[in-house]
Amino acid sequence: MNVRTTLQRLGWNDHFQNAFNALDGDDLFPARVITEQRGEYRLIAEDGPLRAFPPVTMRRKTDSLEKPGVGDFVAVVPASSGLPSIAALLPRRSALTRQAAGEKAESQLVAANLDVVFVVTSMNQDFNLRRLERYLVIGKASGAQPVLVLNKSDLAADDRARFLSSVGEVAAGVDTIATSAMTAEGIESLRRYLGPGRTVGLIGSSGVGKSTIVNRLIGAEVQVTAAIRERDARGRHTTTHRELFLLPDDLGILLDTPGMRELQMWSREGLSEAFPDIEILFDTCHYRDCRHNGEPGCALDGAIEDGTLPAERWNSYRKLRTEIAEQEVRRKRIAERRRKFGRYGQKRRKKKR
Ligand SMILES: Nc1nc2c(ncn2[C@@H]2O[C@H](COP(=O)(O)OP(=O)(O)OP(=O)(O)O)[C@@H](O)[C@H]2O)c(=O)[nH]1
Ligand SMILES: [Mg+2]
Ligand SMILES: [Zn+2]
Repeated sequence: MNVRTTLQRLGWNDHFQNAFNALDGDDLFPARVITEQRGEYRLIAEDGPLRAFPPVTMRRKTDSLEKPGVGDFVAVVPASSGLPSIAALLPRRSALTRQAAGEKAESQLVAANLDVVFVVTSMNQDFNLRRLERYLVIGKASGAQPVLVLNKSDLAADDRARFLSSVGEVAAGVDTIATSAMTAEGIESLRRYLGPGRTVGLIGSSGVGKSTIVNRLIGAEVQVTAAIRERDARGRHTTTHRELFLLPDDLGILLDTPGMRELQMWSREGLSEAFPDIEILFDTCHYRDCRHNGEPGCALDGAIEDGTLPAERWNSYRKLRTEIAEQEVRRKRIAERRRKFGRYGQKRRKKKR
């Protein structure tokens, strides 16, 4: 009686079962999205893997968050001929999102229904605290538990202590684990976050070793990895799409992602969580309407002067906050335009189709 079904091994639980039960349609069956490329989905259902298309109405959705993405649970309707299609997207328990690349003010789903996000960075010269802060903000905003993974510890040598203490500044309260996918240091500690039905995603810049860690955890070369000098001249990433991997021995699910090139902020959520030290200073600032911009007696200035708050940290907080504010203005403008001209915006675009 205790045999776990395929769906349960994939993370299916009462939350999804209840949402599924509320849907109309007799022949619907549930499945999880393993990968999605150009509108074609690969899913796993109780009976095994299958391909499916989203229905046209879903494909036209302008907000990418309304479309199913990797990690989503969906309801599938069988087709009398051809591929089955996705009839409904079940409500997410968590969503890792980022600002889409380019001018469009759209959020983009990186992955849905993650329990844990490994924010991976490497302990060598590529190490960048400001970039790490961004990944942590995105990880925290997702609703999953972020865990900081400092990979390539074998290359850190004497700098190890320095890396660990500088990370402490930006990742207070976040589990931090030093790993080496080469020597296997720390890999057992990572395994503690895995478990039956749990989904763990890896994010971080290209080349930090995400896919190598995935291979280590799975114990097989499921993902291609490459040294940075072997990457092509245009800087293309070794991993080119997001994909879920079901681990052997019912250890759960891993999601590997390509390094994100553009990592823009999308929402305010996560920002205050990632910078609690700064938010506290706001509260303690003497002036109620302080702009924390060089006013004499400002708590922020005081903290920077006496060294409790690194000036770069304050700068990156301000940069992220500005970026988010700009996105909000842009989004408002687009929403306004949609109200005026309808969902698909300008008439011209419709004619072109
Ligand atoms: N020395 C050392 N090298 C590592 C370690 N982990 C990964 N590497 C190497 O780093 C290079 C990049 O690793 P990948 O796993 O391809 O990096 P990735 O993060 O998946 O990169 P993208 O797929 O482009 O996002 C490979 O040559 C790996 O062998 C480590 O712990 N120590
Ligand atoms: Mg990779
Ligand atoms: Zn102030």
